[in-house]
Amino acid sequence: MPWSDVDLPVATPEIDVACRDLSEFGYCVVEDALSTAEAAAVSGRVLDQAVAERSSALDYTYPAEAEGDDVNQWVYQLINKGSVLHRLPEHDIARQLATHVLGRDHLLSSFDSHITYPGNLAMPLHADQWWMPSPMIPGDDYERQGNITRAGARTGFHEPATHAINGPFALNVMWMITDFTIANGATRVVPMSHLSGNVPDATLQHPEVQVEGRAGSILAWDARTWHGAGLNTSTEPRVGVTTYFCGPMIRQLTNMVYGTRTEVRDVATDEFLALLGFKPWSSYGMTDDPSCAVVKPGDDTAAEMHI
Ligand SMILES: O=C(O)CCC(=O)C(=O)O
Repeated sequence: MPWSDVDLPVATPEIDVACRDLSEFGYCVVEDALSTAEAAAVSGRVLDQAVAERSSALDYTYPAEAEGDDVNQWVYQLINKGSVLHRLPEHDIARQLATHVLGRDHLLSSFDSHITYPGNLAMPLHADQWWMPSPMIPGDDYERQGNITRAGARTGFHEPATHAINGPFALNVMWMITDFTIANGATRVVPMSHLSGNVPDATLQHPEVQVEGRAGSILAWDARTWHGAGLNTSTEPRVGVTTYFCGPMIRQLTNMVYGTRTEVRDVATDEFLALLGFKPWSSYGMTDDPSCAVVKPGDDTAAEMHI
């Protein structure tokens, strides 16, 4: 294992240390970002929702995560599933980490829970930012954005590249809502893989580490960092909540503007709506007024008119 001589990130309450770890290793752990009571409130809400969705056949598994895994569950679009959950994407530490990686203006790309249950299958290592076109040398042909596929992403080793690579366009702030342990399938990461310019080659063994932490802690990874959920060999579910952030010009994973329920939108602050993408960024995302604080639905904008 190449990491035995390296001081890998450990859980820290210091945001500056966490930001340095993110830049250097591609991930960090912030301990106890939520109190025990806050983590318990989130866990109660998410598990209640998960059971209700499963018993109503409204539950989702994600087939690409491990073919044939119908054990794990994703509870999507938590924005709509209880105001007790809103503290996670709004949390100061999550926003500071997002600002460190993405800058002042960023969007919530998705807000979901990944519950891994005992008996799950291994999730392949992957990078969230697989969709970025590779940098090019002037005169070379370039990758046409509309032709990019996940399967066609450039694969290779995890070591830092010696050629130009892309910066981060997204950041995943994963909340450990239960303890994350080796036994219950704590997330695996490959340190420094964010600098490789590659996604993992599934035919190779990569030097991954599993990141354990107490309930209420954060594991954040740069969207270029290779990672995947672990195997749950315990007897209890492992609950993680992902607050995934992206740059303001990137398409969000969840269509937040269309997918936010009216009763949630009606009571949200302008700042929260801006995080969801309701505020145009340099005109992008507008519906009629490029400088408004919150866009209007199409039905409230001018329709075909005649004099
Ligand atoms: O649940 C985990 O540990 C990992 C989740 C993951 O891979 C993702 O959200 O991209």
